[in-house]
Amino acid sequence: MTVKAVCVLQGDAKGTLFFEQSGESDPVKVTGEVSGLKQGLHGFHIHEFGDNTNGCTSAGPHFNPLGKEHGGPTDDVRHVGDLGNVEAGADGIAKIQITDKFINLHGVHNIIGRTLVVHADPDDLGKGGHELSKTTGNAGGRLACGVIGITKA
Ligand SMILES: [Cu+2]
Ligand SMILES: [Zn+2]
Repeated sequence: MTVKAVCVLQGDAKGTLFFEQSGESDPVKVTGEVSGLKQGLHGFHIHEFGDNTNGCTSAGPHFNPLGKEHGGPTDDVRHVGDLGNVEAGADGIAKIQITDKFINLHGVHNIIGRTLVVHADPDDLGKGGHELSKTTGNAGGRLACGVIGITKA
């Protein structure tokens, strides 16, 4: 069964992201655009909670149901929520086209009801040697976020 979801990012950057998955064992396609970014790379993650009561802070840590260390999207060892970076051009716009096998719109790794966060700084994908590399990728502040919700399939 195809499931579709959407996320509207709010904060110092703006954007809308679309999620689509055919069946539970298929990859999830993430598409969309984020604007209002500084040129360059910005950490892009699913955080654990769909709670924005105190802004993006309330979203908690990266979604990590398997208790792994932080990594990059192509690593075997990563948080389920680790989608790496998005890259903004000189116009401050990042166009997103990601296909990911870890996040899911079904089952126990379902990201629906959780928060997508775009960060101020690049995610070092766990390899930066900073004390935060293995937990957050040292991606800096939470620029914008939004809760992922079910939409019409
Ligand atoms: Cu994050
Ligand atoms: Zn992570």
